[in-house]
Parts: sequence; C-alpha cells; structure tokens
Amino acid sequence: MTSPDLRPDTRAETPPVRQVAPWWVAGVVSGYLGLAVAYLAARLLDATDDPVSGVANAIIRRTPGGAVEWAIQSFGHHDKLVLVIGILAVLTAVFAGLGVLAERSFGAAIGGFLVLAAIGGLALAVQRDSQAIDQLPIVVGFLAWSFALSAVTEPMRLAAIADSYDASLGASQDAGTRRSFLIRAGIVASLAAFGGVVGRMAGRGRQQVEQARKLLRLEQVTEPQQPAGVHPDVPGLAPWQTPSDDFYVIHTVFTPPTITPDEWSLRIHGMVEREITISFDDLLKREFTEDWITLNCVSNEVGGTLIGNAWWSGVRIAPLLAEAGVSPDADCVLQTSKDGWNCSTPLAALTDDRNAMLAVAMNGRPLPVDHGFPVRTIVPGLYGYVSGTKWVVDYEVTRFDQVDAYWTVRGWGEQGPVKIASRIDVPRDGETLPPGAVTIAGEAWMQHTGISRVEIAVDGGAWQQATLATAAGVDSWVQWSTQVDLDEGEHVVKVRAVDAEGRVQTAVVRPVLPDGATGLHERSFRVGT
Ligand SMILES: Nc1nc2c(c(=O)[nH]1)N[C@H]1C(S)=C(S)[C@@H](COP(=O)(O)O)O[C@H]1N2
Ligand SMILES: [Mo]
Repeated sequence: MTSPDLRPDTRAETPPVRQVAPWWVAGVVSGYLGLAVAYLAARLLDATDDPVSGVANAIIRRTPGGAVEWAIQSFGHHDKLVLVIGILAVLTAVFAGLGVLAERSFGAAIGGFLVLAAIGGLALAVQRDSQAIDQLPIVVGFLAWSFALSAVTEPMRLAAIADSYDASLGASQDAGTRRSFLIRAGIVASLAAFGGVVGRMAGRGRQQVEQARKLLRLEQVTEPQQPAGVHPDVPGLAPWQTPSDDFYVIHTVFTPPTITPDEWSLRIHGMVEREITISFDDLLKREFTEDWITLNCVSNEVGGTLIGNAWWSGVRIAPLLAEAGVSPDADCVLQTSKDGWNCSTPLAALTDDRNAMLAVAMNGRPLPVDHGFPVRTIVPGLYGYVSGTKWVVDYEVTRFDQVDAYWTVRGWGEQGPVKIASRIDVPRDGETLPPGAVTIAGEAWMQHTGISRVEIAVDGGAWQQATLATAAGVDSWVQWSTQVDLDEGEHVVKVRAVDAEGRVQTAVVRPVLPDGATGLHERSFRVGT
C-alpha cells in the first residue's frame, strides 16, 4: 500500500517553461538575412566573390585532386552548386543551433555568428586577387545577422523578463508574444528573400556585358602565335606570353564600368579642327594593327610582378588624330574612362611611328572586362598610368599646362616613359640548389627601344653576359638565361640590362614615386645538399 502523496505539487507553482516561439526559427531567419545582405553587398560592390561562394572556392581549392575529380564525375558542372547547397545545409543547422543558444546566452549566439563571419572572411582573403573591399560584405552581413537575431527574439526575451516578475500572466500574453515573433520573423525572412533576389539582379549589368563579350566576333583579330625561341625552357621562369587571367589588374574603381560594344563610342575633341566620334562598328571597319606589347605599372617595384606581356589587337591612334586635325600647339591628350578616371598622354607618343592603339582584344580575345572591355588604350613605352586607359570614351587634345590628370595631381610624373629594367625569376629567393651548374633566368624590358644585352654578377664579381632569347620586337620584354658553376654555400646574383641604344640600367635605388623605381634586382640562394 502506498499512501497518497500529500506534499503540494510544487510543479504547479514554478512557471511552466512556455515555449511560445521556436528559438531555432529565429536563428535560421536571422542567419539567412545575414547571408542575403552579405550576398547583395558583394554583388553591389562587385566584390571578387560573395562569402558562401568564397567558402566553396576555398574548399574546392583545398580538396585533394582525386576528390575534385570524383565530384566533377558525379555532378558534372554542377559540382560547385552541389557544394554550395551542402554549405547552406550545414549553415542552416548551425543557424538553428545558434538560435537555440541565444535563449540561454544572446552573447554566445553573436559569438557564434562572429566565428562564421571569420570563416567567410578568411576564405575570401585567401582568394587570388582578393581585395580589402571583399571583406566589407562580411561586416555588413554580420551586422544584419546580429540586428535581426536581436529583433526577432526580442518578444521572447521581453516575455521571459515579464515571467520572472509575474508568472501568472498566462495565455493572453503568450499569444501576444507569439504574434509579435511571427511578424518579426516574417519581415526578416521576406527581407532575406528580397535581398537574395535583388542581389542576383544586381550583377546583371556585368553578366550582360560578359554575354556580349562572349558573343562578340572580331574578324580582324588573329590568334596569338608565340614566336619561336622567345622562351628559354627553364622551370620556374614566367611564361613569355602572360595569360590574360594572370595579367595584373590595376584600377581605381570597385566595380568596373559595364559597356556593351553597342553603347561604346569615343569622342575626339579639344584642340582639333574637326571633332569626331567613333562607334565600335566604325572602329572595326578600320585597318587593324597587332603587336606583342609589354605593359607595366609605374608602381612595380624592382623585381615586382605588376608587368605582363600580351598580344594586343586594335586600331592605331595616330590616323584618328590626323583625321581630327590636331593643333600644333597641343602637347597631350587627356584620356577619360567611362568610370571617370583620366590620364594625360604625351601627344608625341600617340602620333609617332609606334603602335599606340585603341585595343579591342588581348591575347586574341575581346578584352576581359577587368582589362577595359570593350576598348582601351595601349601605348608601348609608357607606363600604364599615363597611357593605358581602360573603358576609354573620351580623348581631349589639349596641353599639359591645362589639365589635371588623376595620378599626376597625386604627385606622379607627367610624361611617364618606362624605365629600362630587368628581373630574375630563377632561382627563387632562399632556394637551395643542388651542386653543379646553376641556371639563372628572367626578363628584361625597355619598351619601344629594345634590349641589346643582359648581364649578371654573382657575389659582387664581374658582370658576365647572359644569353638573350629571341626578341619578338622592341615593344615586348625579352627573356634571358645563363648557367654558372658555383661552389657550395650562400650566393647572391644580380642582373642589369643594356638597351638597344647602349644605355646601361642604373644601380641607383629610387622608389616607385614619382616616375618608376630604379635599382638592380638580386636573388639570394644556397648551393649545397
Ligand atoms: N579606367 C582606368 N584605366 C586605367 C587605370 C585605372 O585606374 N582606371 N589604371 C591604369 C594603370 S595605373 C595601369 S598600370 C594599367 C593597368 O592595366 P591592366 O589592369 O589591364 O593591367 O591600367 C591603366 N588604366
Ligand atoms: Mo599603374
């Protein structure tokens, strides 16, 4: 026999744990709002990638080749899509978990979001060509997350506080809390969906132009044929022709202007007899010129990589200026890009016999959007900042004393001729090489003049001549290589070039500002076992 339990039922006195609204839902809707906002921000800023794709790319890059192969085999070209869906599934679970966590500790849930943001930020930071701007969407997304979680869970948190004062408030309050939660969660979910849709559309300008670029057929443009003998067969030496995807990119805007060929035109005006405007079709009807031209940035440090050599196709500028009838008093052309960037180019470099051109193709294909699609200027022998206007739409023939160009007002030199320079690619700094003959190789350039000789000196010894590979012309860089027998131990090799007019590259060290770095490139390495 058991006696009835006469103790009062204490459970009746403690407030029931009233689960008026699911915390995990709050976590999920806030999480997706954060993702949508980050995605939208990435599209609007034209960041390299949105955070989720960034993580997907990071995973793809770090996945062993075999697994990638397997994924491509199984999912074909949808392998990235499958991965993104997988990431979103994991994120949904994590968001739900963080929502549940927020009931006990709101700070801990925010901490969880912070960790996710850090993972996204890291994935974007390790991308090739990653820029500081790529991180901004992460910050904005994180703020949206925190704000949304706070807003959606506020009714529950207020109810919990009210409960702790007076447990008997009962069902009517619960209903109010639930309604308020549902409204807020609904708003946040709608904002997330809206952000996602707008984000998709925001990138459309770029997509449209990419599409126009893909469909563009340029009859006069020929495939690049790398001349024989330009590239010594040395492992680790840069390719002689720089693939467009690896070509350095410098511009001042976050989002490159998107111009379809139909929309493009160039106005030539100012100190001319006749103002002319050229459409893309007009341009294609003219005689084409093609050339291997090495383009480099004035900000390229000694030994740096802000340089590339490509096959450029387009229309020479000199005849166009002649058609417009340039005033003898003019000494420069102020070039303006669709994005507002401008530069003043010495008139002489545009009217002499060199291949200064309005380029429409790079390496046999329409210009990549990042390199100025549909038309940019290329002038052999001048740094990019005074000549290589991308998305160019306006040439004003004028005088240097009349204009303020983007970089020149910031203290950079007015004329911007390239300086003779040379670089060592092989061996790498700090490399240990096996005993025996050591191969040294690299490039030298002096566009529009040409290189006649390259010399190296090991450990401060005498200059000795390296072997020049074939030169494709005076406008592109020339590669060189040589072999030296060295004793075991530490060594330093430096290089200098001599141009076609016999001028020797200076050893005097000057910084990139105001008109390009000088000094000799050197590499330190070890011979031994
Ligand atoms: N519209 C525009 N054109 C520009 C620039 C720019 O900032 N905006 N930068 C110039 C500089 S400094 C260089 S070195 C070259 C680089 O060209 P690339 O990005 O195709 O390598 O473009 C030039 N043309
Ligand atoms: Mo530059």
